[in-house]
Amino acid sequence: MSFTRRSFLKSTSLAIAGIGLARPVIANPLNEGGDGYLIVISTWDHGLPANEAAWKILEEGGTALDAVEAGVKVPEADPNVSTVGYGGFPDKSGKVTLDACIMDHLGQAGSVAFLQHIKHPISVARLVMEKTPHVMLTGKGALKFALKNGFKKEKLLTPEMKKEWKKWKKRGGQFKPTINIEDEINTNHDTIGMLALDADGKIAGACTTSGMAYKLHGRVGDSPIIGAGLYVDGEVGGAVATGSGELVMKTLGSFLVVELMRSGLNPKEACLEAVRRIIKKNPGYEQHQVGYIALNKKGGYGSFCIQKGFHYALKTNQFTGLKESEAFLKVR
Ligand code: SD4
Repeated sequence: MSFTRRSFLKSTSLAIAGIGLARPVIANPLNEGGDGYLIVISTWDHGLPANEAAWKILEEGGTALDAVEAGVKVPEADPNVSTVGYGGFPDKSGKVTLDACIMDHLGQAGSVAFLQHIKHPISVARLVMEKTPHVMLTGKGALKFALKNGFKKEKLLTPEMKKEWKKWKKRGGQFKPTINIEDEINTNHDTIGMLALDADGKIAGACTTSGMAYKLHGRVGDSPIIGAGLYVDGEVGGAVATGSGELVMKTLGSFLVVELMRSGLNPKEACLEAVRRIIKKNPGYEQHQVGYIALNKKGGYGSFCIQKGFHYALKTNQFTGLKESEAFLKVR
């Protein structure tokens, strides 16, 4: 379907008026590529090595789905990444419990939540998608499914994290849901969410995390919830979230970003509107960070977050590196 600029703007403003939002004005080049344009985008600096693993697959003609799985497995396996997989912070009771989900261009989705003892929850999520009639498995059921399908039971709490947890308990064991705020680094920080576009123009996404540090045992965040931590629609694009999962869940943030792109917003505008939705609905939002990244099916990308300090990793043929996300609260 071809749009003139005028009909595009008209349909966009109508769509926005329909959902009661003011049109944001952002001068932002769309960075959209042509046919066969490859791109991978992911949250935080651990996205850099993750993007490299994903890129290798894309470059060899592999699928976006294989790329995002391989990409996020890098931080999942890294003991120095304290918020994803193996090296993740434990919950209040000292247990590492993991959340992950994956989604492809056809809208197929798989997810695991509150999974223990498995280093690569993203691969279990993919198996849920491909081998079961379900979307989501949790807790002991997810573990049983993983073990039955050849995954190894592993000890996830690293000695460093055990030490941190003990120190935290000694300090009084207070849980703080204020996460991803840059002055508080090394506590409670950084899910990886990744989106990629392959040579066939197919888009896929993955999201994996150990969730909030010292959360209540049994707590599940946004990251494994389809539409909250991740959403992909092959006709439009995809989005992922990082930050305070409760705020993302209550606004179904990633789904909202994709729907806003469907209405005609570019990825950055859509992320900003999803941030605005959180701000409107959550009076205590200043105490939180949420960051969104989004990718449309033409390779246009963008991001927005609540407060300064969120960055994302980008890889295309022209660019490899980190980009700073624009923040709603400019100064902190
Ligand atoms: C959660 N959204 O479990 C995750 C945490 C996170 O960057 O993204 N940290 O709420």
